[in-house]
Amino acid sequence: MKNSILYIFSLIISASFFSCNNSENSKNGDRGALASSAAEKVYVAPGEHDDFYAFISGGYSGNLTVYGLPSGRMFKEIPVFSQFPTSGYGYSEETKPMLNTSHGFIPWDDSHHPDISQTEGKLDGRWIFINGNNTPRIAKIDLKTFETTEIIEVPNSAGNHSSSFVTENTEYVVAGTRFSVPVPQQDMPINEYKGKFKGTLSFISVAPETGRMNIKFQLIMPGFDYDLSHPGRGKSHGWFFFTTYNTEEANTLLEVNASQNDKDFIAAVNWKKIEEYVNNGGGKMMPAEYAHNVYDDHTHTATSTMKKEVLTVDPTEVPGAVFLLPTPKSPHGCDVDPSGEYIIGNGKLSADLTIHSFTKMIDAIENKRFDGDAYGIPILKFEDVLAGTVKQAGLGPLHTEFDGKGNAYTTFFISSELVKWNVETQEVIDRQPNYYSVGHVMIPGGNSAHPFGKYAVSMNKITKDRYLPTGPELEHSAQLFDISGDKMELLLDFPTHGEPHYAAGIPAEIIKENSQKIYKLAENKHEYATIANGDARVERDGNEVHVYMTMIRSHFTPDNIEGIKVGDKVYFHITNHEQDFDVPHGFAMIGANNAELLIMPGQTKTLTWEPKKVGVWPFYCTDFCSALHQEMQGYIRVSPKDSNIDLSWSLGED
Ligand code: K7E
Ligand code: CUA
Repeated sequence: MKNSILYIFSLIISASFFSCNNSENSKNGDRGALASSAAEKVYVAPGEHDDFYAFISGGYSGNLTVYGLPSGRMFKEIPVFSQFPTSGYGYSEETKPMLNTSHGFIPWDDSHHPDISQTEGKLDGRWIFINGNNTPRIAKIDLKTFETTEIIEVPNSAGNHSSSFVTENTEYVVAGTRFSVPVPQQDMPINEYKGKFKGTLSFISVAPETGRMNIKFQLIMPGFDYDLSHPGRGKSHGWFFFTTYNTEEANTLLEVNASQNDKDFIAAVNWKKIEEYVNNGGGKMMPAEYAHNVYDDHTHTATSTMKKEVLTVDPTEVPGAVFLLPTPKSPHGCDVDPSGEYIIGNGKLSADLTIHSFTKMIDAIENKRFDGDAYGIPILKFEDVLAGTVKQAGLGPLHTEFDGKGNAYTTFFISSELVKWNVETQEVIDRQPNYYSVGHVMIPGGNSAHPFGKYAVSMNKITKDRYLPTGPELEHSAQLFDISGDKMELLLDFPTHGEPHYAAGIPAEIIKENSQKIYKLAENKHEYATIANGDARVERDGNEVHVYMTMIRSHFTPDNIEGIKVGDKVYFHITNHEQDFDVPHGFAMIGANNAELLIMPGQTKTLTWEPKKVGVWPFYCTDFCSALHQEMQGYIRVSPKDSNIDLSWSLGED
C-alpha cells in the first residue's frame, strides 16, 4: 500500500515540474519564422470555410460546441443536457420534455464523449451521440439541424462514462457504468459493496433509417468501475472493449484502495453473440424506470415516455461472450486501432502502454487458455494476449487516437505531452508538450476504420498563463497540431467552453451540404402553430390563455393584447413566418420566469408567462432582424384578478 501511495505522490510531483518547464518554454517560445508558417496553416481567409468540423464536448456545461479546423473558430453551442437561455432550449414548453428523467426534470448534466455515426466503418455524418454522465443518459443530435432530437435515460447505471461510442454500422451506441451500484437499486449497507454491487453495460440499438434509440439489452457485470470503451472494427467488428478499474471492488478511499491490483481488466464483449442470444429469447426482463425523450422536427415538439422494463443478460449464461484481459494499472482509455487488431489500454498509473492483440485473444479463447475467472467470467493470461508494450512513453497515459497511417497518438496527463508512436513496432516517433495537462486528443475520424490524419487536437485541463487572465476562472485550452509530417507541429491554441473531454471531427464536406437552412412553414405540424396570419388570435380557457402569435420582419401579430388578468397562465405560441435562411426572431416578455425564445424560420415555440402585477407590460424581439428590429415590440395589458375586461387583440390594423 505504501508503495502505491509513494508512486502516486511521485507522479504528482513530477506533474508540477513538467508544468513549470512548459511555462518557461511558452514564454521564451520560438516565435518568428516558425510561427508565421504555423499562422498560414491555420489561416482561413475572411469568407472562406474551414476544412473540418470539430464537435467538442462541454463536460460540465452539459452541451456540445462546434468548432472549425484549422481556424479554431467556434460556430455554435448545441444545447443537449442543459437549459440554454440563448435559444430557450429546456425553457420552452416544446423542449422541456427533453430534460425529463425518472428523477424528474434535470436541467444539467456532465457530457464527455461525442461520437459520430458510421456506415461500414466510415463517418457518415448523420448523427452525433453524446453521454450524460451524472444522471445516465445518451443524447442524439441530428447533423442536419444541429439540434438535440433524442435523449434516452439509462437505468441501472451510475456515472455513465464508458459511453457513447458507436459500432461500425451504428448498430449500437454503447453506454457503460462507471460507478457500480445495487441492481436493481435498493436500500443496503455501502460496505457490502463487494460482490453485491453490479456494473451494467448497455447496448442501445439505433434504427438504421430514423436513428431511433432503444435499449436492446443490458449486460450485468461484476461491480468494477467501467471507465472507457471502444468498438472493435474490421476483423474485430462484433466485439466491444471496456477498461475497468477498482477491480478490488473497494467502496472507500478509492485513491488508495482501488490501486492495489497490479492489473485490472479490459472486458471484451462479443455483442453479436449476445444479440443472437437475446434475439432467440435469451435474457431476463427486469422492471426499471427510465425516460425516453424524442423531439419531432414537424411538430417542433418533444415528448417524454417513461419506460417500465429493460432486458438484462447475465454474462455467465452466454458462454463465449465475455472475457477479461488483464491490463496494468487502473487503465483509463481503451482504444482500438483502425484495423481492429490492436486494443490499447492506457494504464493511468503505469509508465508503459499495453497493447493487446485481437488475433491472440481469439487464439487464446479458442484454445481455452484461461487463468481463472472473476464471478464466472474467464480471465485470459496477460502474456497470451499481449501484442507489445510502448516502454516509458510518458507519465499518466490517458487516451489514444490514430492517423490511419499506422501511427498512434497518446496523451499523457502527468508529463503533459502528446506522444506519437508506431502501432506495429511500438516505437516512439515524436513527442510534443501540451500546455497543460492534456486529457483527450482528437483526430477527425479517430474512432473509425478511416481516420483523416491531418490534424490532432489536444484538449487540456489546465490553462494558467496561455491567455489573458480572466480572474480565477479560466476557459480550458485546446491545441491544434499538424500531424501530416513525421513530426507533429503545434499550430494553434484556442480556448474551449466548459470542460472538453473527448471530441469528434469530420471533414466539412460530409455534412455541410446537408445542413438545413429553414423549417418549411407548410410542413409545420405544431399543435398551436399559426400558419395563416389571419388566424392569429387569443383564446381563454379558465385562467389559461393561449396566444396564437406570428412574427415576420418586423412585426408581431397580435401586438396589443388586453383582457389578461393577474393569476392567468399565458402561453405565447409563436410561429416565425420567415422562409429565408438566417432570419430568426426572438421573443422576450418582461417578468417571465424562464428565458427568451429564439425561433427559427418556419418554427413554432411556446413561452409561458404568469403575470403577477397589474399594468401594461411590453414584449419585444431579441434578435436584431432588420432595420426596424427596434420597432418589433408589443404590449400586454394586465388587469386585476376580478376585472371583467374582455379579451381583445390587434391584428395590425390602425
Ligand atoms: Cu479521460 Cu471523461 Cu474520456 Cu475526461 S475522460 S479526459
Ligand atoms: Cu425580429 Cu428583431
